[in-house]
Amino acid sequence: MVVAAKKSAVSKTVGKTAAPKAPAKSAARSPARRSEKASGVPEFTKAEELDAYRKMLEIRRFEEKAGQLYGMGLIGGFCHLYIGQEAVVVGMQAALKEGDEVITGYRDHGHMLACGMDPKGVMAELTGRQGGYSKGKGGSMHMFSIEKGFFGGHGIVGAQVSLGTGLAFANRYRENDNVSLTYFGDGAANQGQVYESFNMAELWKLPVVFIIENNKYAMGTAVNRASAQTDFSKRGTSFNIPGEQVDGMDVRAVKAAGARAVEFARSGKGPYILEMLTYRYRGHSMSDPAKYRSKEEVQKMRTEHDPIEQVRNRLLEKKWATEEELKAIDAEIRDQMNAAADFASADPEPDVSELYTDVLR
Ligand SMILES: Cc1ncc(C[n+]2csc(CCOP(=O)(O)OP(=O)(O)O)c2C)c(N)n1
Ligand SMILES: [Mg+2]
Repeated sequence: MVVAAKKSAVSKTVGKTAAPKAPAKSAARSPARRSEKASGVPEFTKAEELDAYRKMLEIRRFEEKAGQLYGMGLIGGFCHLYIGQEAVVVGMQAALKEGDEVITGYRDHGHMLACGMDPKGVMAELTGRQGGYSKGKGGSMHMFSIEKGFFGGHGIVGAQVSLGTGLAFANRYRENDNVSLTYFGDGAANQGQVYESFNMAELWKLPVVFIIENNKYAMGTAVNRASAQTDFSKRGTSFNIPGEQVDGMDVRAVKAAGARAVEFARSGKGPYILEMLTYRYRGHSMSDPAKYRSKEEVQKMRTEHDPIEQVRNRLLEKKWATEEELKAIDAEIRDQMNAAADFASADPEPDVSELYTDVLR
């Protein structure tokens, strides 16, 4: 009964083509696109650098451990690692408040850890154990935590874009000030439903930030072989959605751009696009030997742009931390990820009685 009442209220809203409490025209910003990179990256304080260092390293060590468990045959199915892209989620998460929501595709372990989900629960899901976030029944691409504001984990390329726009619609409908961060890749950016979502998001001024993680490849296809327009920050132009390109390897640039975009969406001005220029070091998934690019290309990114090394170098240069202190942080994180792996290896598989729970039938 309640559901039916809500449903009809939603369709009434949609019928009027304006969401409740849509801001007046005067509140709208100039649609001019910020195509230039934000000039001058704001410096981080010592506390911010140390926090970013720890959070990015947590993701990297988690992913390295997941790669090992996969190699040992403890993780089955698909497993897409996020190594190289850590600055994106860590910088963006710093712009959020309690109640905001995150949704992404299948390369999702970093997003979950950034949202504050427990590495043990994520790792145990990868190994298909009962202590996993989906009781071991979802695996790498299907994990959720309403408590931490994480809405998955989606294997259908681009599907999360419509869902993330829906989360934003729900926030507008409920008249709260929460923002939906909707992440997707450069490959996903060519899917049709992305543009249907852009249209509705701008029409109803929905509080959503679209984050396009341009890591230069969609499976084995380089971005310029698949995309007519490779500047993804321009993809909202015909919908009047502003966008900007961000150095996604520099956590300071991500945090600053994230704060601007989230504030824009939260204040009722509508959606915003951030194209994160980033790079994945590993293959598309664990089964990809990545023969479509040279070792030199990967090595150049690692040595010249690594997001964690950048923070580490600044911490050392400014004498905000010693080599020993940074090693101690690393050792602590390695212990934490070893404990997660031990848990994920020892925890039992779900009971047979779970076969028919939490599934549509
Ligand atoms: C609708 C749909 N089409 C194709 C696929 C197969 N597929 C899985 S990942 C992928 C590439 C997506 O690349 P991108 O969006 O750049 O994300 P990345 O893997 O680089 O993070 C494709 C084509 C799929 N899962 N769903
Ligand atoms: Mg990609």
